Amino acid sequence: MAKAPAKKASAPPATPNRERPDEPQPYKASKAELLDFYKQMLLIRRFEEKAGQLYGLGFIGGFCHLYIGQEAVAVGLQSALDGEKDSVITGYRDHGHMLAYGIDPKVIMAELTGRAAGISKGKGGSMHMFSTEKKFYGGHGIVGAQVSLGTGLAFNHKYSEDGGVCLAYFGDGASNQGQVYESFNMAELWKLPIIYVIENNQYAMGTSVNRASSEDQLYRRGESFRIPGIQVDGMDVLACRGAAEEALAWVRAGKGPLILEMKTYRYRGHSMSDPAKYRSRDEVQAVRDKSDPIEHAKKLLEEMGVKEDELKAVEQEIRKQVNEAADFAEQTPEPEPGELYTDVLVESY
Ligand SMILES: Cc1ncc(C[n+]2csc(CCOP(=O)(O)OP(=O)(O)O)c2C)c(N)n1
Ligand SMILES: [Mg+2]
Repeated sequence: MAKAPAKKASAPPATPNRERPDEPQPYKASKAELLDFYKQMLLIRRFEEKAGQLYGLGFIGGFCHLYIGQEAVAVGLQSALDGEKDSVITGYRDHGHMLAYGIDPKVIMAELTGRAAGISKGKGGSMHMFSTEKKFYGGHGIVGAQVSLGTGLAFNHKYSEDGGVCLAYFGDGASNQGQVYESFNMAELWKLPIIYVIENNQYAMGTSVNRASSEDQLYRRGESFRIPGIQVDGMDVLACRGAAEEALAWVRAGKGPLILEMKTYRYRGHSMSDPAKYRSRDEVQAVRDKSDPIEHAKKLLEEMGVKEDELKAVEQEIRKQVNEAADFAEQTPEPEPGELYTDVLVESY
């Protein structure tokens, strides 16, 4: 006799009675706004390409993680923030976020080359850049650490009633870290003003998200904490900005944290020393051909009537800015040896 089919466990809504944010709509940018997004993304791309070259020439030492391919995420999200109040924290793939925050490319490049004029006085390098006056809190090398630190920043926003929201960026790999879930629990319990932004670039070093994650739809990772999540096309700057608006409205209304899973892709290796044997060139090329965020914005600008000449002028202006940053970073002096003893804890406890 045929067995009765096993009763299908129908999936109940994971967070019953929980209000959900509306489906975000792509941001309706004016021509000037879109041109600005385009410039910022192109600045990140050209800056990172130059950083890659300087690394190859030996001007940059240590680790160097490039943001090429992911530009729309930082530009789209950070364009929606209130620069006076909101804070940002991220991991080691941080140059793009700093540029999107309007920090001078010269001081970022000088940090990469370890110069005294660098934003962390040449002592932090690629992974440890900060600008507390801009409320940019790094730049962290420990995978997932920025999630708990960001939760602390959000606690401070709430405690001091300054009206700010923290944007805490982390990767698909970091989303499997234990401290992420301790943070989620507290953030929802205390309704902290934080947006957890998972930059799902499909890989954690050489491990693809599907190989490492039992739930690879990362926007669902907050469900057992009743934190809603939204999955966003992270290759479309207008989708990113639209999602940021929705998320900020939710958090600013006091409804607690929210997760944005940004589906994106990194074109380069994990860091400059990654031979990238875990994926084919064709895979990378296919994403570049189909979904490049800068090409996408360029196409929209052309549809809005921006002429080829204007876009070429933008390209030239950005190349000049990046070359100036590189020249500065090569020529400006290294820190004095005495700097070894500043900004470090020397007392014994
Ligand atoms: C606690 C900890 N574990 C492991 C590492 C080594 N590590 C550095 S980056 C990385 C992968 C993280 O991938 P993901 O979170 O997806 O970020 P992505 O590099 O893709 O931006 C690992 C395992 C580390 N730095 N810290
Ligand atoms: Mg990743």
